[in-house]
Amino acid sequence: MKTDKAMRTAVAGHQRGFGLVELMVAITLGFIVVAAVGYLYLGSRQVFRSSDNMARMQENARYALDTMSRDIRMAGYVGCANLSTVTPVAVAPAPAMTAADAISGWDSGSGPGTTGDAIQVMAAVSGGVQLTAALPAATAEVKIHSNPFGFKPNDILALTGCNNVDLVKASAVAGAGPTTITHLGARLGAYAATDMVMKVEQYAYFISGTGLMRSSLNEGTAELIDGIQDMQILYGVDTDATADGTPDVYQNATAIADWRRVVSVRISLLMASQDDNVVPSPQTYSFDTDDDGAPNSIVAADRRLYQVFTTTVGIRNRLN
Ligand SMILES: [Ca+2]
Ligand SMILES: [Ca+2]
Ligand SMILES: [Ca+2]
Repeated sequence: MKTDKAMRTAVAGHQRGFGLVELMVAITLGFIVVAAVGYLYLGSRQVFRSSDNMARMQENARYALDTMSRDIRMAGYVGCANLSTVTPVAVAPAPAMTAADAISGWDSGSGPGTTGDAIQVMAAVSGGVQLTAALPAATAEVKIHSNPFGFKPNDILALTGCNNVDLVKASAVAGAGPTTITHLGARLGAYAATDMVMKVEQYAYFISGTGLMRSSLNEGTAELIDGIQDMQILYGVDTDATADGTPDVYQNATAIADWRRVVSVRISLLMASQDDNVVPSPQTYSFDTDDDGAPNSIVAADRRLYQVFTTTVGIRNRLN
């Protein structure tokens, strides 16, 4: 049995509380835990920001390349006729669309954009609507069965047979079916009842600021995506003496002697993330910024993500 004194000593020992050293250790441990949690939080937030920026960048690039590819692939398409054998007659004020105009481009500084290369393509972009009857030459009105593609005044339309194409600008479009198209200009060839009317587009792609723009002959200019730093376009040229429909060399726009020999297009987009301070240190990326066709190694001026997206498109009417 313990004495009273011994009991008192034991109780006093239990109630003595924390010493300074214990308190310091507890506070330090607390700080470490808070710092660790904070670090993990900031880290995962940074990972989220960077993957979110990357995802948006990829989405934009894919959309831009898909849209451009679709238009480039169709360059020079006018239904049954092939521009390698048929030269459409452009009835003023409709623009010319020949094999030499169906695709063309500019290198940095010479085209419609503020940065990088630009490209222009022409093609029939709607389906064809048949004439209601054979059309004698030099007819001012064109009658088609219906208007499923929404042809409207000021549209550039192509009358297209297999051996004959006229481009006209519509001045009036009347009736849902049959539909009568009145056009500006006089000259028109003769067409069979099986020949078609199609809508023609001329699209130009270029950069304005950090936006990739698409101008359309009939619909005006719109921004496709934002966040584009540069665009470089190389053209696959069929250089064989007898063209075989396959590209032999990829060249810059300024090096192209004959646009009719261009059979494919390689587009490279340099994209930057929407947000700055996404990567820990400025990125080094590879892009042809001086327009000589060979890549340059560039150190970014900020801490955005930079990525190059490239695709190659064949021009359907010219490939073998
Ligand atoms: Ca170029
Ligand atoms: Ca070839
Ligand atoms: Ca270069």
